[in-house]
Amino acid sequence: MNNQHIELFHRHKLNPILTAQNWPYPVNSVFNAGATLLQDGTTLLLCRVEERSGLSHLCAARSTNGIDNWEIDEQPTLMPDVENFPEERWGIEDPRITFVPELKKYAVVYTAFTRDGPGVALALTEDFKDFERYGVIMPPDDKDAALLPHRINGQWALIHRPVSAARAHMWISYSPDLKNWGKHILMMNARKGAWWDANKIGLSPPPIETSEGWLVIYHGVKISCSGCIYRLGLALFDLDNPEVIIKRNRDWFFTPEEPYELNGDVGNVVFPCGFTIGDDKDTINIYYGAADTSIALATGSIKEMLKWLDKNSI
Ligand code: BMA
Repeated sequence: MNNQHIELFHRHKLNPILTAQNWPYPVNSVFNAGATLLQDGTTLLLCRVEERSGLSHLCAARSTNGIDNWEIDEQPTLMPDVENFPEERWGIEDPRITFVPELKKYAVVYTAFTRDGPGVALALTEDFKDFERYGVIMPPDDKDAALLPHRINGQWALIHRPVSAARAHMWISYSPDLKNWGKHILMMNARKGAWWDANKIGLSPPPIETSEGWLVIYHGVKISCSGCIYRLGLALFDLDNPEVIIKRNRDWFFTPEEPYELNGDVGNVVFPCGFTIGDDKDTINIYYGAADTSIALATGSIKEMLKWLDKNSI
């Protein structure tokens, strides 16, 4: 028993918890879901649904325990609106949900697949039925974005992941009104060389606000002759200045292992876009896309994640 690592995320035994077979209408795959707890305690997943065309839309699934008995909208919840937002022409993907108390609304930040590549789009909603679209707020190539739940020094803050010269790092940008974005700052870079998070990283779910700082689960992409491996790591950022990094892990802590993560439309991918936090304010339920094919659940503890990061930071 020499090769023992601490397991921070525990996979649910019912995994994968949602697949295309559960869908009330024909689809190819369901994955990369945003997540939130509604006022009445219901877990809502806003799932990326890929059609046989290859294009994606978003569909809500609701469950009282966040594990099973999902009630899935009979029709797509949010379709690309090509007439009014032609940037959504090739579909909408990978939503991240943030409840914004100041607005009493949920901010859904998603990828709009434009004819010039993926960009970041924003929509607000109160009920996951009607959506107020803000259009593309970060042009291509940019994705893996989420809004922070409140203003920082009077400004809204968005974490996102532009691509430049084949390398992809995490950036943060600020806005007075959610429409005009500026003060773009490099937040965390992909490493170089042999690292598990070399060349390409991105925010996974929205950051978790803790007393120690913004705890960020990010993905790193290891590229080799046999393809890519999407793994997860942790970093901590200053509460008042979220572009300032406090700690970053050395090792990844979650990697594709189970058959539903290793095999699928895109094997070797674990890709969380959302979480819910339990009544104890510590238990975290992570919802992740598995192999771009299904949705799985893992459970962890925020305290344990912070403790692990402390020991593994460089
Ligand atoms: C990323 C995103 C995700 C996808 C992952 C693996 O770049 O596009 O939607 O899950 O690749 O294919």
